[in-house]
Amino acid sequence: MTKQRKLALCLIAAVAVILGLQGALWTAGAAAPALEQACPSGCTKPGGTVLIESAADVEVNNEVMIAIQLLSIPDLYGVEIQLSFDPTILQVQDDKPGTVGTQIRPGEFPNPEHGFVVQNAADNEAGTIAYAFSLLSPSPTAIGSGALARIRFKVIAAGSSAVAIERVVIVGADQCCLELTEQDGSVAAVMTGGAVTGIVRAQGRTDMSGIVVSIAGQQATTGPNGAYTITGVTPGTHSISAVLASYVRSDKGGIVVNNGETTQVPETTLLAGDVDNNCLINVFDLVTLGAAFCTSPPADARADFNQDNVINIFDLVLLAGNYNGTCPTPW
Ligand SMILES: [Ca+2]
Ligand SMILES: [Ca+2]
Repeated sequence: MTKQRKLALCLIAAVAVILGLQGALWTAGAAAPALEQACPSGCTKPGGTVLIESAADVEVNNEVMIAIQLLSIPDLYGVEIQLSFDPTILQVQDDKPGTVGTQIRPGEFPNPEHGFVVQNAADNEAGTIAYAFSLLSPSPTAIGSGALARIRFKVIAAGSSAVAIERVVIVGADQCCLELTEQDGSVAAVMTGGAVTGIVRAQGRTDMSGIVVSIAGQQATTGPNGAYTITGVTPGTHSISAVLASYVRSDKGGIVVNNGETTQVPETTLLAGDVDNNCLINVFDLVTLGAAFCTSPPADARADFNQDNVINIFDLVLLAGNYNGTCPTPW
């Protein structure tokens, strides 16, 4: 057996013993062991910082990458870290789909080619991540700063989740454990909803202002060209509705809204003629228009569909063309 291979096996055994001891303590629900207890050599020395990155304002359904940063590390031969997160808000996305279980992505420090990943397991039900890495002889010990690993989270609900260090041990080439400064991370997830946008026109008019378009409890009013945008819409599949006095309401179902995205809704034109807004264009609407026929300003503004300040043949033609119409009309 070569010296190098002996060393490697020895290291694996040592790491296995460390992991086994600490794992037993951990699963027994005991408090995280003090560094002195966790370090088999009983030797500790000043170390650097372990920092979990944070992210704010991440939209629900989006992904975010968080690094485990090791800073100003004086001597690293092996490292083991356990993190916790809120699985109702975050889910680790698998970095190795071809491998059983869920893995995170090895970083650059230490160079992963100079050693081996002893443990790499994320649990999306328990909300835990366990990662351990050791250098292998003849690699020199790692000194410096960099990302140990990166975690790609998908945000599944609004709220804030800590990405907390439950335990971290860094062992130097001399078997001494580093006295580390630890800084937890967090992910703040927001749900701003989606937006819908489009154009609704009113038959016979040049100014399309004032059409009320609503979806999922949110609404907006069209501008002069009929354009509208509704924001803050709860993600999901909804029905959209456009309403204007003296016009027949129009509805459209199946509008899919995604968080953080804008859905383009097809254009539509509302039909004129429902003077009394009872969802039916019939003789009562016609009579109202007739009674105000040829008045300017209109004796009944409701019947001046095209808003040209006179009730005349143009309004009558609109009503007659839509006679017997009911709402909602197809979008
Ligand atoms: Ca009517
Ligand atoms: Ca008119």
